[in-house]
Amino acid sequence: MAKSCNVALIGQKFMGRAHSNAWGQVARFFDLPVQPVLHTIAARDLEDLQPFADRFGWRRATGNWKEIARDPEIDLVDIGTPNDLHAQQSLAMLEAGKHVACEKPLAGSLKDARVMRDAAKKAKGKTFVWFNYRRCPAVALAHQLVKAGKIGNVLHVRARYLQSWGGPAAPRVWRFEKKRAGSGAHGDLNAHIVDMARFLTGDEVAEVNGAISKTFIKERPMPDGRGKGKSDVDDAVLFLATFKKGAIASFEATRLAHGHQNRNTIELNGDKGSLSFDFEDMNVLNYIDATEDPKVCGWRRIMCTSAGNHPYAEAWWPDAHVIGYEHGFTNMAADILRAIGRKKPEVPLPDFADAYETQRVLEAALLSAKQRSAIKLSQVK
Ligand code: SOE
Repeated sequence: MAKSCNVALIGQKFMGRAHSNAWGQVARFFDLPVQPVLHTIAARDLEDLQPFADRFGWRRATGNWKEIARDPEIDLVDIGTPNDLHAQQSLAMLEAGKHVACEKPLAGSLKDARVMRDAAKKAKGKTFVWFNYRRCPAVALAHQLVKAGKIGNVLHVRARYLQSWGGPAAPRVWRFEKKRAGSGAHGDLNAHIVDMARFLTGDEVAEVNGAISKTFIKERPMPDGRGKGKSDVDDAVLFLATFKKGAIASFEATRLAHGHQNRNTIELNGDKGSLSFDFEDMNVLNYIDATEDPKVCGWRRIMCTSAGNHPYAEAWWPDAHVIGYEHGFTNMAADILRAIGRKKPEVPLPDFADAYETQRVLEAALLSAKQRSAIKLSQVK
């Protein structure tokens, strides 16, 4: 019998649902060294809490997340709360000896992120950060192909994360409050594509060469319908960067791009070929082998659903019976449980130290925008 792992989750909104679903279905699809038990859910909205717990199968519900730190039965704490709570909650759980899986970005500020990285270094428990897009099979395959040298040396990365929900009518939820979110589209969306670029290239950013950050919408309707509230985060951030091994990159994040609802895209151009991914067509990886005979050389559309050939595919459905957004989270839950059970994850998992490197790049871009100058990563510690 595989050992069990008692999981507690903090948060019951969008990420609370995505993570609950992942913990609930992971053991049905993957052979795991450790079986998850949906032990406790903690959240603030007490009216919705018990129905939420019943719906997703959490055994216990509490309005006080601190009880989780005190509960010796809990092994792994999953944090799906707004960014300003990540540090306080992670630290309490690490001090209590638990494993921690925290939502991205690691924190709303570099200072919080640093404290989290340092606490993780000393802790007994393992840490993980939910950069879920690494676990789309197409992205995981891209990682394997780059590692196998299929596109040669990476020269150029183009990453864009465009959404459309952040226009003037969008309610002033926490994502638009600087003191809670830290930043806007930048920490929400650039965090993902910076992580993907680091993951896929296997390289680190050496310098942010220039950046623009813009807040277009300064007030938004309050969610309770009572008047307007201040919106003080960026709506769009663009920046250019250079990697240590010499590749150059552009990053673009906005929540104001009409018609691009969740267009998380990355393209890598190497000296032997290129790769291109678009989340809105998430089962597909586009690849071109530039060493082929030019008569037949062209983009290849790889449907990443073939068991035995493509990462995570054996857990799911027959060829081309495609998967969706929630499967990235379930694939990540499987890899977290493998790591806890001392088995190898399918592709590398980001821990707090890794996510801290993404946070440094985000910080360098904000500094670059503010100072209107290039920022070397060595200046951002
Ligand atoms: C909202 O912009 C959001 O939910 C992000 O916070 C997620 O990280 C992204 O995956 C989808 O969009």
